[in-house]
Amino acid sequence: MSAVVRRSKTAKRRVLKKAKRRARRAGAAPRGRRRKPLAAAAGGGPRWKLLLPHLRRGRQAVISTHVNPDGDGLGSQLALAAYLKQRGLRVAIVNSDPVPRAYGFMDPRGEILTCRDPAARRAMDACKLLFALDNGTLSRMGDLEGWIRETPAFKICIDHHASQDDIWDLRLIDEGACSTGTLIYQMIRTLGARLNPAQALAIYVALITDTGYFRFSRTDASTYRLAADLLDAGVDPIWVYHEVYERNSLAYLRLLGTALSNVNIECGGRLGWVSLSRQQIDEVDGGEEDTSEIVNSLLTLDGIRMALLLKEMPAQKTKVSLRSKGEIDVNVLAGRFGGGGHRNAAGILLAEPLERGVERVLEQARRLLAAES
Ligand SMILES: [Mn+2]
Repeated sequence: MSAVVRRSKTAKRRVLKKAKRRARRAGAAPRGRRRKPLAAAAGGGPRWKLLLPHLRRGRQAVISTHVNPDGDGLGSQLALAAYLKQRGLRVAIVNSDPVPRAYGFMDPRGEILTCRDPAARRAMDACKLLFALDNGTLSRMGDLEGWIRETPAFKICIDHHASQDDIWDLRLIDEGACSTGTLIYQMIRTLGARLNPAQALAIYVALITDTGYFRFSRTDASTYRLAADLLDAGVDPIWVYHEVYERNSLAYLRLLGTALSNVNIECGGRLGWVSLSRQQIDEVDGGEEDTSEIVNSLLTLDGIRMALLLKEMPAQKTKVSLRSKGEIDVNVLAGRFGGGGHRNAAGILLAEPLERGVERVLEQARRLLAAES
C-alpha cells in the first residue's frame, strides 16, 4: 500500500517537474524576457499540464472575460473559479461589465464582481495569476484593459477565438473548440478533478449559448457527448432553457419586432441587415441587453448567407453584430474595423455614427458576398 502511494507521489513529482521544464521552454520564462505565443499541442487541445506549476496553494488569482460577458465567458469563469478554489488558491472573478440579467441565475451568491467593486480592487492588487477567458484581445477587456497591461501577475489566456494580443505569458488556445467552457471542462478532467453540480451547470450554459443550442458550425458529436456528461452530473436542461431563453423582457420582444419588420434584403436575398437607432430602442424602452438573438433570427430567412445588426450606441458609436453561414468569414470582415470573433459570428464597436457605420460595413459585406458568388 505504502509502496503504491510512494510511487504515485514520485510520479506526480516527475509530471510536475516535466511540466515546469516544458513551461519554461514554451514561453513561461522568467518575467521581463520576451515570450513567444504558445500554440496548441499537436493532435489535440491545449497542453493543460503547463498550468500545474502556477496553481500554487494560497496564490491570489483573478479570472476575467470580455466586455458584455456572455454565457460562455461567465460559465467558464465560474467553473474555473471553483476548480482553483478546490486547489487552495484565492480566487476573484472580475469583469468590466456586470452580469446580464439573463445569466443572473448562474451566480446566486454574487461571486462575479465588476472592477469597480472594492473587493475586486483588493484582489487585483494582490493578483499573482490572471486568467483571461473566452477572449485574448486586450481592447475587448473594457475598463480592465489598463490594469491587465500593467499588472505584474502571470497572465494566462484560455480561449477559442482567433485574434490574440501578444501580452499573455501562457496561451491555451483551441480554435476548434465550440466554447471556452468546453476547454475548461477538458482542463479540469485532464488535471484529474471531478465536476461538482454548480460547475456542470456553468459549463452547460457555456456550451448551449456558444453553440446556439447545438446549431452553430462547431457543433459535433463531442458537443452532445459533453452535454450528456453534464446532464449526468446533475444539470436540468429544461430549467436551464427556461432561465436562459424564456425570461425576455417585453422591451426586448418589441425590439425584436421592430428589427424584423425593418429588415433590408440585398444581394439577391443573400444579405440581410437591419439598423436600430437610439430612438427606435428608446421607444420600446430597450436596454443594452444582448441583441445577438435578433441577428440570429435574421439567419433563419431562406437563402440568406450573411446577417448584420447595426445598433446606434451612445457617444456617436455603432455596435455591429455579424453572422454568416458556411465559408463566409465575418471574422475577417470584423477585423478590418478592429473587431473580431469567429468565422460565422463576430462583432465590431465602431467609433462612428450609425449612418456612416452602416455605409462602411455594408460596402465590405457586399464585396465579401460578391467574391463568394
Ligand atoms: Mn466563447
